[in-house]
Amino acid sequence: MSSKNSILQILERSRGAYISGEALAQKLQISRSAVWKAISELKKEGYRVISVTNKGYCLSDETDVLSPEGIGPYLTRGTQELIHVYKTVDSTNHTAKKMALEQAPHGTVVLAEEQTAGRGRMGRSFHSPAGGIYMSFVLRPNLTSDDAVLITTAASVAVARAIEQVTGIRAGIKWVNDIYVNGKKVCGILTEALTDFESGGIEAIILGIGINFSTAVSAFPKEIQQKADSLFTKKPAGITRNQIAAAVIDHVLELCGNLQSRSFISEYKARSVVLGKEIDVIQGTSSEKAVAVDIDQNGGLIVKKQNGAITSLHSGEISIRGDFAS
Ligand code: BT5
Repeated sequence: MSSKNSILQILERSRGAYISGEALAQKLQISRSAVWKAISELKKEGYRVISVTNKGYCLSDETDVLSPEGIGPYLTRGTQELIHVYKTVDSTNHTAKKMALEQAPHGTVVLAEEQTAGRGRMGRSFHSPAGGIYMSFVLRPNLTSDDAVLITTAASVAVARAIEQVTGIRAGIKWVNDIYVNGKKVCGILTEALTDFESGGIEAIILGIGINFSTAVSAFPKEIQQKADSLFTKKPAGITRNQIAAAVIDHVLELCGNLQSRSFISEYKARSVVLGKEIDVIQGTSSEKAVAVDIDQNGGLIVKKQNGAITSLHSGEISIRGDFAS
């Protein structure tokens, strides 16, 4: 690890407390001027490092820059060495896919401060300005393709749990892959499979998660301003994106490590914002009225159609009737 990253790691682990330049120099076996140089670099990268004569350096609580060193102290399951943070990428799913093809191990996580070509499902785009949390996992669970469909379901529960654990904000799930807060979408999830051409089996899953953290609603494209929101638009967050990212990593690795148990299905149902609601089931250009009745053991949405027929949806799109936001 570079001196700069080692210093960042020490400052992150003792956020709010002062550490003298001398103590840092001794700990890392480097000169005082090397410490000073590393601190200057960190400041240039956006870290608010406060320097006070006779006290030393302190990372301000207001600092909110994504980094492995900032995420590491909050992890209980993930591994800091497998976390890669970029300032700007086209799509973290794209970067993670490239890493997976180069044999990146299970649990590798790619994060970016912003994406220039963030992707949603079915060729749609995901607006990803600086200041959000855009992350993609390389997962190599031992899966049959039947179980693979559960990843999106498990990930939705993991993200909702993580948001709630760190922020105290109640997070709901709109089938199949959107996280909702107060009737608005604050997060989308995109799961892609990398198949092994020889065996036809699944080589890796790329799980992408985009969370709107503090983007002002007015900064979203006009066409999504009615339905998108961020976790913190009205008040200061009081927590960092690194904390949320760490909680997401922990919960994703926990739930995706034991998909077959389907232990998360009951929580998925409890968090569902669609069950019991009248919905439109959208297939291609046509749409059909139905009522959302239940979630099945594979994460499928059980709906009752107007003619009384009951069927399970495993992919596609729904919108909640009368809900302007969905
Ligand atoms: C999704 O697709 O919501 C999946 C989004 C996954 C994004 C993550 S970010 C990290 C990783 N890297 C990527 O490139 N992607 C993943 P879908 O259900 O198809 O919803 C897309 C629709 O959501 C768009 O057509 C818009 O209507 C709306 N939308 C776009 N940007 C949004 C945003 N920032 N917040 C809320 N809604 C948005």
